[in-house]
Formats: sequence, structure tokens, C-alpha cells
Amino acid sequence: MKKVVHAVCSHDCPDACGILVTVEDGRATRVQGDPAHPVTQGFLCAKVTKYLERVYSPGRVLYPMRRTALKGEGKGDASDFVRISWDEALEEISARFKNISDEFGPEAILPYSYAGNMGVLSYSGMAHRFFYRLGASQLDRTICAAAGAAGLQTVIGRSIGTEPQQFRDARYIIAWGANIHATNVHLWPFIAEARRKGAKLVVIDPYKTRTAQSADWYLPINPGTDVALALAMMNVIITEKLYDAVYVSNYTLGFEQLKERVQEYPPERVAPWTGISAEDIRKLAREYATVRPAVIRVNYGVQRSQNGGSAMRAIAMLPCITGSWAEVGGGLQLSTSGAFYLNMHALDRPDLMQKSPLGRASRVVNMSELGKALNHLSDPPVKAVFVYNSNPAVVAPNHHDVIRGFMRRDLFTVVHEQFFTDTTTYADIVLPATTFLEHKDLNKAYGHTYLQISNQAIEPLGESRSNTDMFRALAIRMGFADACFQQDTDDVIDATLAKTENHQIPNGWEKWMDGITRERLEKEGHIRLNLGEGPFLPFAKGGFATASGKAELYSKKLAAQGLDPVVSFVPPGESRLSEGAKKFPLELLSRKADNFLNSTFTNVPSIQKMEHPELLEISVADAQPRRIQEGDWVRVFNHRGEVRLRAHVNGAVQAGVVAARLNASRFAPDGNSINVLTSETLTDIGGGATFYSCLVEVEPIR
Ligand SMILES: Nc1nc2c(c(=O)[nH]1)N[C@H]1C(S)=C(S)[C@@H](COP(=O)(O)OP(=O)(O)OC[C@H]3O[C@@H](n4cnc5c(=O)[nH]c(N)nc54)[C@H](O)[C@@H]3O)O[C@H]1N2
Ligand SMILES: Nc1nc2c(c(=O)[nH]1)N[C@H]1C(S)=C(S)[C@@H](COP(=O)(O)OP(=O)(O)OC[C@H]3O[C@@H](n4cnc5c(=O)[nH]c(N)nc54)[C@H](O)[C@@H]3O)O[C@H]1N2
Ligand code: SF4
Ligand SMILES: [Mo]
Repeated sequence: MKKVVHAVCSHDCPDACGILVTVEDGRATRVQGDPAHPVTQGFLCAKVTKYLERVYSPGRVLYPMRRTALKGEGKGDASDFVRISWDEALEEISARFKNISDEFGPEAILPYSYAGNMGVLSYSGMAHRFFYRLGASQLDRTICAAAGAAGLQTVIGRSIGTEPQQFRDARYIIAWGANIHATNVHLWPFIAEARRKGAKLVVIDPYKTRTAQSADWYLPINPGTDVALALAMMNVIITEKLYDAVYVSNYTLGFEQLKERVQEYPPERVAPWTGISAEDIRKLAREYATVRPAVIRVNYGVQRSQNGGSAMRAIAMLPCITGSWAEVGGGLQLSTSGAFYLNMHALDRPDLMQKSPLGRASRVVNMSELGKALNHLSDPPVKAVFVYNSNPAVVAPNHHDVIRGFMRRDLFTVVHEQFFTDTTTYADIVLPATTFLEHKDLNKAYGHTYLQISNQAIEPLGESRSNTDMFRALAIRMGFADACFQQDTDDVIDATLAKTENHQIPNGWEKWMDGITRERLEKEGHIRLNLGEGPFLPFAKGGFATASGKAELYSKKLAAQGLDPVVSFVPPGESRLSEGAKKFPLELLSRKADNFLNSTFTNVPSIQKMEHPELLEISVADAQPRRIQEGDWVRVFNHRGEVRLRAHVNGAVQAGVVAARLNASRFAPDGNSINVLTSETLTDIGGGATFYSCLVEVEPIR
């Protein structure tokens, strides 16, 4: 029997592609892009085109397993474990959790998850209900986007922005810290269409990406200096009166304070920090303000610096002073995720939260400080970690501390996974997880405004279970009697789509969900949010989601936190503008690989062949004095550790910057994650991770 099932790619990617899965006699035989999806338009990235190789990989975890090898030792695959039944696994986990709760309080249990699966139910839902009800430590999920989201929201109030379809109407497009060809490839056709009509594409990125190579104008910027660039642009725009005075006076707050502030940032002062000449800064500012409509695609690259929240805040001010929010093909997109007004209360049930025995709401642990949490928390110490949707033994900063924590013999670690990963290497129990072909889910997107249903295409492989099914079973085993732990997937979807009564939605935006039901989604696959006929211009007439309803160029909220209420450039504490550069003079960008997705896909042989994660990209200017030649093995080090990579002198980075790719530790030449080198320092706003504020030195290995 042959059928075609509508699914949605659930990987951590703004595009959330609509997918058609062909299933023959119960086996998926083909995945292809859904041609009916207006944004993802029937094509898939190189990674997911080969998805069946991942789904049917011999490396899948298929059964619950208990460790027999010593933690951190063994082969890193099934041979380190014995197969157990689900019943035994759930019994062991619930017994350990109960014992730990009794002895140390439930806060000694820490969930650790991120966006391995972005399906709405797989990301939170049953898992969040479970950990609230348990009274476990709560995880602040900040490893990716926290600084950018916080920075953006200080200005416009919510993570909404220009729809990708509108990029075709732009005449000036800035890709600002946005690696579009790799991380957001479905935006590209709209940019290409705009360029065919004469639009100009400008790329601002310290790394010469493929997007930069194909741009009309590439501006290599020094890492962590975007705040200064945006301030200098606003200096020019305001001084030369290129801003929209009517929009500014009607819809912004704090323009006078901003005007005064930008006086401190003339292009001549900013040029040496950014590495972009004063002349180019002026030209960029003038073009951006006068070639209309102008749109900014800013991505999370700019906010992985210590001043990342300020960077996003400063960039977000640009369309607010030029008034480009009012134009079709204008505005800015960081994320569209805030447009999906789902009923998060019904989905996650924060009301189930148990007070800790210490009488407080459960403590919150920042996921970007996992090393600290595992090694240094004492009130109570972390005694158990439950990992799902994430691979912290690769992706978390300050890797050596993270591993030191996972190696603790008294730590009980459960990992729910599709594969044996660097994190399962430290697991006491491994549980098998389904891929998005094997369960049903509801999917939003952070790069477009279509809500979708992902249907189950095939039966779960082996004894794998979805996150929802697994946490439901564990909750029941723990004896949690709340009715929400009886809900099946359709019940949870219905609850999530039900009108929300638990929080106030500004501007009547609750109507964006009007008329969207599970039945319709099942029939149609994808539905555009009910954003009205024609182009979506949320801020054409102000109506920002801030407290004042205006774009806040001056933020009382920041002032109340003791932070700068306008915005100013503070160089990252770890950068070439800091003291530390005397000892470690190079800035390392440990970037995402174009053909992996963080550490996901690193184990797929045909995708491995497409990548070169063993490389350290370095400029001639930095290679020569160190006597480093193309292909040499080098030691990349700082006070946190060292990794060994192979030098590639290729012109992708400017002098002073080196770049490496995120890769699974197990496939790295020396078995180390690049995150050996990165720090747990948090961003200025939002408590985000600072992967791109990282100083190193490099020397050849002879
Ligand atoms: N193929 C692929 N796609 C992905 C991912 C992946 O790993 N691979 N990861 C997914 C995830 S989790 C996310 S969050 C998104 C992220 O998507 P992006 O934000 O596009 O990804 P990044 O590589 O973090 O950053 C984008 C660019 O910012 C640049 N950059 C670094 N520092 C600075 C700086 O200080 N200023 C400026 N202007 N630019 C800077 C980097 O060189 C990079 O080219 O992509 C998602 N999509
Ligand atoms: N140096 C450096 N470090 C970084 C970054 C960087 O650019 N440079 N990027 C950071 C960013 S932006 C992010 S978002 C994080 C990403 O960090 P993670 O979210 O940990 O990303 P992945 O490495 O893709 O790991 C996701 C894991 O989830 C598993 N998974 C997938 N679907 C499911 C499911 O349905 N159920 C369960 N239980 N598991 C599932 C996958 O098999 C995979 O092993 O990394 C951060 N770390
Ligand atoms: S990873 Fe992104 S581009 Fe690739 S299929 Fe998934 S959503 Fe589409
Ligand atoms: Mo991310």
C-alpha cells in the first residue's frame, strides 16, 4: 500500500518546511518538500533531502538501555548498555527520582532540553507539565536566542517581524549576522526575486559566508561591534535628517534621548572598532534610509556576543526611526515565533508547579551555565539530569566543566535520544525517541507565519516513543493523578489551539488564531495565521507590543534593571578590545556548519562527506607570523582548554579572527567539542550564551 503523508521538519531551523512523505507498505520511501507551502515551496535543504538515511540509520537507539560500561568510557554505542524493558526503565527512573526528591528535594532534579525537536508538543507540553508537577529545577532555555529576543522585545515588544514573502518587494536588503544560504535557505528565493527587480543585498558578517560571496556589497565587521555600527548609522540618519519625523513622533518613545546618545558615535569614532570605514558607514546609512523599501534580516549571529542584547536592541531601532515598518517589503525580521498565539498555559500547565520544600518556587537554572550547575550548585546539588531534545556534551559552553559534571559518579543521568551521542556517553539510562516521521505534532515556525500539522507517517522504529508519550508514561508511573497526564496527542493539540484566556494579548492580535482548528490543519496541512488580507504590516501605525505601545528607544524597563535605557557600545569583555587579547589575541567564531544542524546530522555518512569540521579558518596575516601553512595541524587554545584542528588559509575571515565549525565531539580529531574554548559568561541583556565572544591563540603542532 502506498500513501503520501503531510509532515513538517521539526529541526531547529526558521524554515519549518512542509514535507510530503511517501510511505509504501509501512516504510517511508521518499521525503520531498511540499510544493503547496507558500514559503518553503517544495524544496528541502541538503540535510533533510537525505532524511531517510537518518531515520533508518543502523545507529538509531531502538530500545531502553541501562549502562554497563563506565561513564565516559566504552565505545559510545549500544555495546556500552544492556537492553531493558520500558517497564524496567520507567520503574528505575521513577524510583531514583523519588529517592532524590525525598533526600534532597525535587529541585535536585534538572531537566535539560532545547530545540532538537521544535514541534510544539515535542518541545514542551507533556515534558513541561511533568517537571512543573515534579517541582524540579526549571531550566531557563537561553542557549540560542535569549539575548536577541530580549533585545528585540525591549524595542518592539514581541518577536514578530516581516514575513519572508515580503522580501520580494524590498529594494534594499541587509543580511545582518544572517547566514541565509545555510541557516534560512527558504528566504533566498524571495531575495533572489527582489534582486532580479533591482534590489541590493548587503551582508554584514565577520565571516565571508556563501551569502556574503553572492552579495552586492559585503561588509566584514569585527565580531561584537554591531552595536557601534548601528549607533553610527543612526548618527548619520538623524544628523542628515533622513529619518521619518512623522513616524518617529507618532510611534516611538525616547527619540530625543537617542538623538543625544548617537552624538557619541560619529562614523569616524566607530570605524576602528568595527573595521568598517567611516565612508562605508555613511554610505550604508544613507542607502538604508533612502533606498526604499529597505528590510533587515537579522539573525542570531549578532547576539552570541557579550553585548548581544544591546546589539539587537540597536539594530531594531533602525526601522523604527526610518518608518520602514509602514512599507510593504520593509521592516525587520529576527523571528516570527511571537505571532503564534497558542494557548501556552493549556499546553505547559505552569499552574502545576510545586513549591519546593524550601517554600519557594523552584529555582531556575540557566542552560548556558550547565557546567556551573553540575559542579557548583549546592542548594540542593543537582543529583539527576533528564536530557531530551539536546546534546549538551557538544553544544554547551565551557565543555570541560560540563563533562566533569556529567562524569560525577553520584549523578543520575537519563537521556531520551534518537541516536547514541556524546551525551549518551554519560547516561545511566538511554530511552529511544521517535523522529518526526514517527509521531504527530503541531508546528509553528520562527521564520514564517504558517501553522502546520505534522502527521505520523510511519510506526515508531523499535520501541521508540515520542517525547509526549514518554513523559506521559513517566508521569503516570510517578503517580501523578492530574487529568492532563491522561491527554493524548490530539487532546493536547486541541487544548493548545483553544482560545487563550490566561494572558492579555495586545491590539486584538488574538484574532490571528481565529478559525484555525485541528480539523482544518489535518485537511490543509498548513494555514497562514489570520493576519488579515494582503501584506502583514503589524507596526504600520505603531501598535507595538511594549508597555507604552510605542517603539521604545528609551526603555523604562531596562532603566529599572539598572541597565542603559537607551543603548551604548560596551566592547565584549572577551574581545580584541579587551585586556585578555594580550595573551590570546585572536577572536574565535565557533560557527554552525552549513551542512549539519548544530550536532545533529554529524553522524549521517553522506552528510559527513559534505563538511570539513576539522578545519580552523585563518587569515594569511595571522597564519604567516605563526609559521602556519595550509593543512598544518594547529593547537587552538585559551585558559579553558585546547583543541586540535587543521589550518585552512582561505580568506573567509579577516586578520584577528579565526573560525571553526560546531561538530560532535566523537567525530572531532581529538575527541573534543569546540566548546572546550567557549565560556559560560552571559550576555548583557537576556542571560544568553556568548559563543562568539571567545579569545584564543593558535600555534602549529610540529
Ligand atoms: N545548516 C544549518 N542551519 C541551521 C543551524 C545549523 O547548525 N546548520 N542551526 C539552527 C539554529 S539553532 C539557529 S539559532 C539558526 C541560526 O542562524 P544564524 O543566526 O544565521 O546562524 P549563526 O551561524 O549563529 O550566525 C549567523 C552569522 O553571524 C555571523 N556572526 C558571528 N558573530 C557576529 C557578529 O558579531 N556580528 C555580525 N554581524 N555577525 C556575526 C556568523 O559568522 C554567521 O555567519 O540557524 C538554524 N539553522
Ligand atoms: N560553539 C557553538 N556552540 C553552540 C552554537 C554555536 O553556534 N557554536 N549554537 C548554539 C545554539 S544556537 C543552539 S540552538 C544549541 C543547539 O543545541 P541542541 O538543541 O542540543 O542541538 P543539537 O546538537 O542539534 O541536538 C539536538 C538533539 O536532539 C535530538 N532529538 C531530535 N528530535 C528529538 C525528539 O523528538 N526527542 C528527543 N528526545 N530528542 C530529539 C537529536 O537527535 C539531537 O541529538 O547549540 C548551541 N551551541
Ligand atoms: S532543516 Fe530547515 S531547511 Fe532543512 S528541511 Fe528542515 S526546516 Fe527545511
Ligand atoms: Mo539556535
